[in-house]
Amino acid sequence: MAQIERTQVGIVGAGPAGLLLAHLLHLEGIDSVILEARGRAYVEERVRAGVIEQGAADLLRGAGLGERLDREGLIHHGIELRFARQGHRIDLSGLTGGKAVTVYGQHEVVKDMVAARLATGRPLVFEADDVTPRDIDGARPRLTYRKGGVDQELQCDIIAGCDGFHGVCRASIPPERLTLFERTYPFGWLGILAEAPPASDELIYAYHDRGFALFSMRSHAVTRLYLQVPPDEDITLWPDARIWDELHTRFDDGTGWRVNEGPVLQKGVTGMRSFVCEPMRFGRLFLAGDAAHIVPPTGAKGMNLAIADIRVLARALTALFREGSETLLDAYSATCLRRIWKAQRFSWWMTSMLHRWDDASPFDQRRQLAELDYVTASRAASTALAENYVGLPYEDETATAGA
Ligand code: FAS
Ligand code: PHB
Repeated sequence: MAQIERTQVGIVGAGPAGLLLAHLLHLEGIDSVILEARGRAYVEERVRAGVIEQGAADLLRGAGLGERLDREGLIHHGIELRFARQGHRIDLSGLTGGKAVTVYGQHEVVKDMVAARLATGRPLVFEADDVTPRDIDGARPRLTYRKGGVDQELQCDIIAGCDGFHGVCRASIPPERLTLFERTYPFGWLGILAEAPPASDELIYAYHDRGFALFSMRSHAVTRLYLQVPPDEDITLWPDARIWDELHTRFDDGTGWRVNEGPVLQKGVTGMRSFVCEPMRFGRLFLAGDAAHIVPPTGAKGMNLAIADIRVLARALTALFREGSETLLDAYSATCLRRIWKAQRFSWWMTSMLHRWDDASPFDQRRQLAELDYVTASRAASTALAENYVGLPYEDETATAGA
């Protein structure tokens, strides 16, 4: 295979962050190379996030990535919080001047971005082994890797670390140059994808004495469901029948409504953590997405934060390569962290409010129920939830709004 010798931006990782960055840079005539450890099938079939914020969906549309999103995505104008066997709708659009979320699987977003990348003919290297950032604090950073057993070297002007929480880029920064903030939760989510028509038009977040449950979907034929379980739960303890029984128990609202059962296409347990790495830059290496932060999925922020980081990074790199200006690049980390910490707060708050805490006293449980009662009854409180859920305005939009 010919060695790819140099590019303007070397991107590690072909998840939503890396693929979107390459796409946005290409639209500006900026060259990049994506190095991805896994194969195409693995990357495109990895089932993860499902909810896209208004701003993120608009960004994808504006970048020419919205055709299938608009054809197959489901626009949602509300969500339900269910507790004490009662459902309470949060009118997302009515409370945010018409904003909504789009339910469209992350793996579908990734498929659309991979197709767009391949259509450009620019490099997207799958199964790149031992990708290693080198000289990242010098003027000539590079990425070494192996492809098909052949050693390769890529000279870059900039390296974007879009390689997720377990990637190599954050690990290549001297630990003393980073401050890590972390919180783990004493529970996880058991998630299933079922070939069953969604039994409700909107998502349902359920607080129950036995634990949290979430009803979501991927299409009119596929339901996505989650159950709170112990953090390291053994999935073999959960045959399908037990999963369905537990879901029916936790969603029971006394009306006879039940989720529709169907063949389980995928099941798995995901741990829960809050994590932030500061700063998101070292020399010519910039971290984006899960490489820099993780949120518990209760607030549906993970992929949306990755997209928001890339929106800032793409603009900063365009200013660098178009005008030679490093001002936006120098502000990259601080700009992203302002949004990241607000999303961390919201994700922590939704997680704390909706999950069953084993060490919760009777007082704590009553307080949780009072919080749910207040959030669903108060217009001010439900507006606060709604504006975070649909996505806070992006940094410059806020500035414009305030102008
Ligand atoms: P990603 O992790 O998606 O992509 C990183 C890419 O880098 C991967 O393709 C990986 O193979 C590659 N890579 C890693 N190391 C590499 C190396 N050394 N060399 C080359 N490539 C390397 N978010 C939600 O909003 N809702 C959810 O329900 C939800 N569920 C999730 C379930 C799981 C199991 C996980 C792990 C995450 C979940 N998330 C969820 C969060 C998730 O959607 C992330 O926020 C999103 O994938 C972030 O995108 P990226 O930053 O691109 O990272
Ligand atoms: C999903 O559909 O996967 C999903 C939806 C909302 C969340 C988390 C996950 O908060």
